[in-house]
Amino acid sequence: MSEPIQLLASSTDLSYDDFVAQFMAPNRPVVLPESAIRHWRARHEWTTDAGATTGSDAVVVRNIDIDRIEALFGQAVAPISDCDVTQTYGMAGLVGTGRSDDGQPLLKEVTIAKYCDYLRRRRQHVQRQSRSTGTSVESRDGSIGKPGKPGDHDGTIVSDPLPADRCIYLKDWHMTRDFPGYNAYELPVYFSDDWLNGYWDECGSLDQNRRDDFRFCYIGPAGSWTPVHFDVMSSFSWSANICGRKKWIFFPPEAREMLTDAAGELLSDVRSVDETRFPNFRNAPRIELFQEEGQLVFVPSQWYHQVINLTDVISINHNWANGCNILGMWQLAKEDAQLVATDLSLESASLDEISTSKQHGAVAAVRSPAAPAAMFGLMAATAEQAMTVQDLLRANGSLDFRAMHDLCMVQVRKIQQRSHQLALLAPSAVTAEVCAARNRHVSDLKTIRQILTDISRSTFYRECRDAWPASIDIEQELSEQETLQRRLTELFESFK
Ligand SMILES: O=C(O)CCC(=O)C(=O)O
Ligand SMILES: [Fe+2]
Repeated sequence: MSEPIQLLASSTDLSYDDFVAQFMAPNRPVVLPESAIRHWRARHEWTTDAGATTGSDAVVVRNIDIDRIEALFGQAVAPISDCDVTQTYGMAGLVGTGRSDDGQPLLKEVTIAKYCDYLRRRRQHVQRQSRSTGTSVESRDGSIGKPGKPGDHDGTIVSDPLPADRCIYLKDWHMTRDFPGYNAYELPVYFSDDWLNGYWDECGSLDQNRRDDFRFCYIGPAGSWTPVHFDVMSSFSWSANICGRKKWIFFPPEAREMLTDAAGELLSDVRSVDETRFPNFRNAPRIELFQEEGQLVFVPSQWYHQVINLTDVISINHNWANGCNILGMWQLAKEDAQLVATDLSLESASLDEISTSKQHGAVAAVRSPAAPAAMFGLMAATAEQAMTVQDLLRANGSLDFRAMHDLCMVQVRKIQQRSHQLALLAPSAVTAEVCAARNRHVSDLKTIRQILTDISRSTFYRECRDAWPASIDIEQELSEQETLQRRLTELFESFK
């Protein structure tokens, strides 16, 4: 696949519906230009003038303002991983593999202050090295940053301070959750219909202990990288470069078999592929993309990607879902439930053996090509087993069935509110956009009803229902949604 990824000329020219039709519904990547984030607070406050450009096609004009980041956020903590160590994903299946989140060992959490101290020393280290060898750590094509020789490190950095001679990536920092009043950026309108974070916001507003989200900040030196994966729970993601450049290598979902070895392990680094293990890798369709400073990448669901930071980079990214990919997420949740149930019958593992990292869900990434079709209604025989499967799904950062139900219901309530507002509109206010929004609500409702119907027929609903924190009655909810759908249709008729 050589078709390049489109860079939109403007971040606002396309209507929301056109963006959906051209990219989200067909599940195709796209890049928004720098103007999409030019006004963001983070773009100005977290960066300094780098005093140079590196060429007409590559605009690196800003650099990480390490002092500022430390002063603003020094006390917060975030996970780091060691990019000099490459591991591969574990076998397909969920239970007891003890795998790390995305193939690189997650070392531990550090304070932002400690990481800033590392970044300063890393810069000096890299400068010293390039003076002594006459080479630059950065190359234009991303051929930098290859991991160290296998076995040269055991992947468990515990030293304090963090060692400047190692390439350490700060990932999955919940910056927005940690600093909710700071408003570092604004959600681009195309990504604003976000069912996943909407659900977590609702959970957090009801219970402080359940404050969570899928909004992240990444900070990495040149050469840091993220191994091949697709995003957690089959979500979409978007990723914006506050400063610096990234190289992306994308593989469409159908390339999965070419990226997976006979044992179901996913390859990690496209720069060093063992062709005896991955004989078809060469033929895998792929698209390479250089994401320049300020640009924002839309990552479609289930597309595999590897990301290499070509310079020091700060990026913001969200995992998210809406009516376009929620069915895919539901399908994956069912398959994960099947995998867990199958694994449970093979081995008994405890919850703490399982990695709980979220951003790059190992579950999704390593699923075996031979994973059986979901028979989720049949497999969980007892209430206890059904509960265990649900607990394990949650512990792996997958959506358990109850969470999927709740997520859908948050959305139904939003559609309900919207339908009240629509009913109050004067005829002159009924624009084509309003009609498009109403169509989306109806189609979202249909999708949600399909998922809720599935859940209501599952063994899990039958077996776990009594143990779930608040009782639910899906049959009742479905009948209320039918009324809501009718109401939206009648409204639409009255607009004509
Ligand atoms: O920038 C990175 O290192 C990884 C980003 C990524 O995988 C994503 O946004 O989905
Ligand atoms: Fe990703």
